[in-house]
Amino acid sequence: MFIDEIKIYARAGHGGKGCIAFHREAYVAKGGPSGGNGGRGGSVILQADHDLNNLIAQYYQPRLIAPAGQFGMGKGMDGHAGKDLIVKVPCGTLIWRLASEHPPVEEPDKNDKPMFSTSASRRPLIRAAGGAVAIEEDLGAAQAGTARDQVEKGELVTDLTRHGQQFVLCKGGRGGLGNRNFATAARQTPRFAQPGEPGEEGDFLFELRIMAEVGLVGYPNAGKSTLLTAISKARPKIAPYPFTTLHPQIGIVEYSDWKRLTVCDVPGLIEGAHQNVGLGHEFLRHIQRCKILVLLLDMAGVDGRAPWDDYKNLLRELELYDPALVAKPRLVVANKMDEAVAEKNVKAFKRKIKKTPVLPISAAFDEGIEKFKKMIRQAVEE
Ligand SMILES: Nc1nc2c(ncn2[C@@H]2O[C@H](COP(=O)(O)OP(=O)(O)OP(=O)(O)O)[C@@H](O)[C@H]2O)c(=O)[nH]1
Ligand SMILES: [Mg+2]
Repeated sequence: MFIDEIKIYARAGHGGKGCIAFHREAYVAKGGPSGGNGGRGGSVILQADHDLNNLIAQYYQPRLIAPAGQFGMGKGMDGHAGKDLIVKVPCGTLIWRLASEHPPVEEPDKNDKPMFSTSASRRPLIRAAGGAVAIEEDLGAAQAGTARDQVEKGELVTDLTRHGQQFVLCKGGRGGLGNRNFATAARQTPRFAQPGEPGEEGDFLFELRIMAEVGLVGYPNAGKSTLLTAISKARPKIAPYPFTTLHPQIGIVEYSDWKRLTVCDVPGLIEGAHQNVGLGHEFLRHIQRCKILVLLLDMAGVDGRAPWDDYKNLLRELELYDPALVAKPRLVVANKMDEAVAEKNVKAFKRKIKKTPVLPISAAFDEGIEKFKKMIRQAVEE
């Protein structure tokens, strides 16, 4: 299964709460507060990885939840931090933040008199009230109800393109301070500590746009997969029926001086793809990052269409998907030149479509392949 778009819910770990404890030891009367701090919650971190080629792992695990920090403990022991959750995604993954179904964490009211000057102290305090622990009501929370409406829909958060690139999707909450932090000369037995901060959370859309330098576009059966096989070690399925290729295939073209180019073969594009005819046109997102496009035409018209009509339809479908695609430099390649009618068709094509150089090749018989490799390299380097 090939997954290139998936909705994800992510939540970082909450901070552990601070502990309320007092030192007890034989012959040490009134040992003082000894509650340790809570640990930091684990963050959800995304990491781009060039060994992955689709979002299948996220399909099976669409909820990314990092562990919470450990609570503070007595005897001045701090809780452990939650372990960060590192999620590998393929290079070329875009992250969009969706309007959240979960209300964002509300900021306490600024007018709420802080007990201490640090920002951490604006958090409500846990009080030891007659043995039971109660959380003090945060007065600001009631007023901040509209914050949810302000979340923008579909905002681009990041684009992970380089191998190893990391991005903190949701930051873990800070741990709360234990009661030993609050001892002063005037108040030697603080019976309160801080709760941990909640971890960040949100709904996201992960979208993969494959990173390749050259994109191969054409009608089904034009010979895109045959061409990819001829120029690289990729072995996509080749068959004489339309829509053999169902999802993008990547091939790496190697040159004698160790230069490498990545080429992406996408499913066949047909007239009306923007109205979801054939396989639709959503797969065109994978050629959006390409530096050049190769329009591959079946010059023999094996399926009974004229190549010049194919050319116009392809350009129209590309434009309807994203006008930036037609603005990219492109190379028009005529395939199946081994067939008898192809020669005649090329002449007609040049007459009908002026000022468009065409490179004649025969992918199945390895004709013109070296020239094609040279031309795509030149175009990419320009
Ligand atoms: N005669 C001739 N046939 C070719 C040539 N290149 C490809 N073919 C044939 O055309 C048919 C389709 O080739 P594919 O490479 O699967 O075409 P495709 O464009 O990848 O097709 P889809 O994946 O369905 O979009 C196969 O039967 C190939 O053998 C060629 O240069 N000459
Ligand atoms: Mg194919």
